[in-house]
Formats: sequence, structure tokens, C-alpha cells
Amino acid sequence: ENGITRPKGYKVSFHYNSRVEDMHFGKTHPMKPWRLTLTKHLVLGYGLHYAMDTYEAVAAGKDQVRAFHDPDYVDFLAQVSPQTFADLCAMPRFAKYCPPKHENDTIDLGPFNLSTSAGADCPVFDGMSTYLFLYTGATLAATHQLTTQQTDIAVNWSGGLHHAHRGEASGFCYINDIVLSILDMLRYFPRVLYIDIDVHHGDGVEEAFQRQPRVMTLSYHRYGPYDETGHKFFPGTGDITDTGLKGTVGEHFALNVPIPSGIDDRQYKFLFEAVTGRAIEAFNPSAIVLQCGADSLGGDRLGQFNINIKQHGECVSFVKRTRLPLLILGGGGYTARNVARAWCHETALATDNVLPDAIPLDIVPRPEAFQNRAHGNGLLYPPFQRLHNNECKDADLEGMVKKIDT
Ligand code: ZLM
Ligand code: CA
Ligand code: ZN
Repeated sequence: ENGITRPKGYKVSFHYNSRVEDMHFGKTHPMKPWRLTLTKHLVLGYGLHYAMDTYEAVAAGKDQVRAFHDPDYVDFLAQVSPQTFADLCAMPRFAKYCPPKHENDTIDLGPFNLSTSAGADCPVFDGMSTYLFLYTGATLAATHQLTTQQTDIAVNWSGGLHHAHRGEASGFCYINDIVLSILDMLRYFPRVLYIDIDVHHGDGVEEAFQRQPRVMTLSYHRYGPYDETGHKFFPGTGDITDTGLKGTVGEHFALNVPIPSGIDDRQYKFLFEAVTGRAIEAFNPSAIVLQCGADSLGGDRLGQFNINIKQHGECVSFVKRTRLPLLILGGGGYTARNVARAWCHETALATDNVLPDAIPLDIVPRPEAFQNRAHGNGLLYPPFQRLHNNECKDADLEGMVKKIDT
């Protein structure tokens, strides 16, 4: 009736729990779980749930999270809330992780890079434990569907939190669901390729597998010298010369594609297809994890690229054409309406559906979110041309591909 069909010859599973939507990192904090509400509205509004097996996610267990994370950190995350934070910090078991205080600190840092201060990247907020263990549970359920061959493509838009370290939160990420997923996959698949199109470097995943030749990590990200304010684009790692831990068996199993600001669709397509194609050919993965951070889109509140939704989606299609078991995750994305557009479009690509471009405003509960005076209510309407000055020169990009190939 709505024209949505199940894909022929393969299966897609979709993992989600609406309880993640009510979370607030803080009033003006850029990370808005509400973007997941908008994504769900579009996916359901277009009827894409008819094309997939949908699963309500359950919270991950502490034992599952300990497969990568430090046990003290896991216990802290499981108990922390704005109400319990001070008391937990005072416990000797956790106090030893608190950094010494400095006079002119604007942010009161607690243990594990967590804080109740408003300006923190990783604030402690109401319902935080629930949120963390749910997005992790969704990724682990998606992974289970793949490793038990019950599905071919598994999707969790609430996952993809690539910066979290073993014993420390970083860059809006607390539990590294990607690392946990890949650790599970390694029990079934000989080699796993991780691809990261978030505008930020996938440092947490790269670091976790720096000594593991069975995992290749490949991140595309904004990278460059210090800006006017004396800062590097977060997290400041992922240089082209960073190819894994030197002198270990993991050397050469990390790839980084550092990109100047303003890259356009044509240039991104060239880079992505050349480098990803070569990586797949050389590494011969048995499964792929694709982190689809939507902050690489033009017009993102934190991003600095000029990629349109169509090209972002073409990265998903390119990876899907390998026909390898594929885990599709979310990640960053700070202009909510565009995040929802991109991830809905990519859900359609995963299920081989072509959506009418006019967003069905009568079906989405918040039509005003997708009505824009300048751009209308198109799903793929390309509204982001040249928002950032394009600092990418074709010759430099070609040089990069050659350098990475060696
Ligand atoms: N200050 N509020 C991407 C993670 C990016 C580190 C500079 C904090 C912000 C940002 C927080 C409400 C992913 C850094 C920033 C201000 C030290 C980053 C709270 C605005 C706000 O208004 C804000 C008061 C906040 C944070 C901007 N933080 C922008 N960029 C990065 C982290 C995560 O997309 O890759 C995956 C989900 N942090 O640049 C500072 C150096 C903390
Ligand atoms: Ca990236
Ligand atoms: Zn990001």
C-alpha cells in the first residue's frame, strides 16, 4: 500500500528502544537523543518497519560491558546520576580516579572524565545509566543477530559511540558499544573491518584494536593544524601517518583519512571509494561495522564538511555491495532534522527501498521539524552547498590515496 517491500534474498534487523529519546545531556549540549525520535518518526512514517525485523532493545548487562571496560568504571556508570554523583565520588574506590582540582577550572571534573558541570562534554544527567546500557544493549542484540546468521544487515541508530575509552568517557561517549560489538564478532568472524564516516576520528575503536591484526579500523575525519583559538578539531588524532601501533602485529591495520574542512560530495566520493575499496581488497574482511555519524553532513552544528545526504548514503550503498554481514550504527549528528533525514534514507538503502522524496508530513508527529521555508520538505533535498570554505585540493586528495595505498 505504501510501496515498501522487504529486501529480496537477504534480511535486515532494526534495534531500538524509545526510552533513549527522553534523555537530555543538558540545555544547550549539542548531543540530542531527540534526533532519534525524529529518525523513528521518519522510518515509521515511510513504513520502513515493514521491510525489517524490528527488535525492542533491552539493557546490556554489566558483565557484557566489562568485556572491554574497566570494572570500576562500569560499576560507576551503573550507579551514577546527578543525585548519587557526589557520594560516589567520595567513596575511596572511586575517589582515587578523581583528578586534582585547579583554581581556575571552569568545569568540575569527577572521575572517568565525568562531570555535573553544564559545560562538560560528558555530563552526568538524569537517566544516564538507562541510556548508556540501552544503546549498548541494542548494539549487542544487533551483533547477535549477525553472528548467529539470523540477519544480513543489522541497524542501531542509537549506537556508534566511538570515543569511549576502557576506563574513561570522552566526546559525548561513555560506553564504547562498537568495541564491544567487534569483540563479540571476533568469536565468529576471522576478520572485521570497521569503517567510520563520522566527522570526528574514531579514536576509541582504533586504540582498542591497535594490537589486533584481525580488526582493521578505517576512519574519515576532519583533521588539521591548530585553529585561531589554539585548538585542534576534536579529538586531534588520526593523522595519515597513524597506521596502528608500530612494532606490534597490529601495525598497518589502522587507516586514517584526515580531511580539511569543506570537502564536497565529488571529493568525498573519490576518497571514500578509492580508500575503502583498497582496504576491502587488501584486508578481505569477513564482516563490516559501519559507523554512520551524520555530523559529516553539510550544515551540521559541529561538523565542517559539505557532504549532502545523497553522498553520505552512497557510502552505505558502497559498503552494502560487498554483501558481507554488516552492522550499521549511528554516532554523531547535531542538526537533528538532517540526522533524521540521513538515517531514514540509509534505512531505505539498507532494505533496497526507494522513498518518495516528499516527507509524508501527515504521518510524522512533528511535521514542523521537516518543513523549511528555504528547502521544503524533501528527504534528500540538497540544502548544503558551500557552507564551509572548501580547503580540499584534488591533487592533495589524490596524493593521500597513493600514500595510504602503500
Ligand atoms: N569543551 N554545552 C563528538 C565529540 C566532540 C573539547 C572543547 C566543552 C563541543 C561542545 C558541552 C552546554 C562524536 C572538545 C569543548 C564546551 C573541551 C566538542 C556543553 C558546545 C557545548 O554548549 C555546550 C553548555 C558542549 C560541547 C560544544 N565539544 C563541541 N565539540 C568536542 C567533543 C562526538 O560525534 O564523534 C560521536 C558521538 N570536545 O572539543 C573541549 C576540547 C570541552
Ligand atoms: Ca570518522
Ligand atoms: Zn562526530
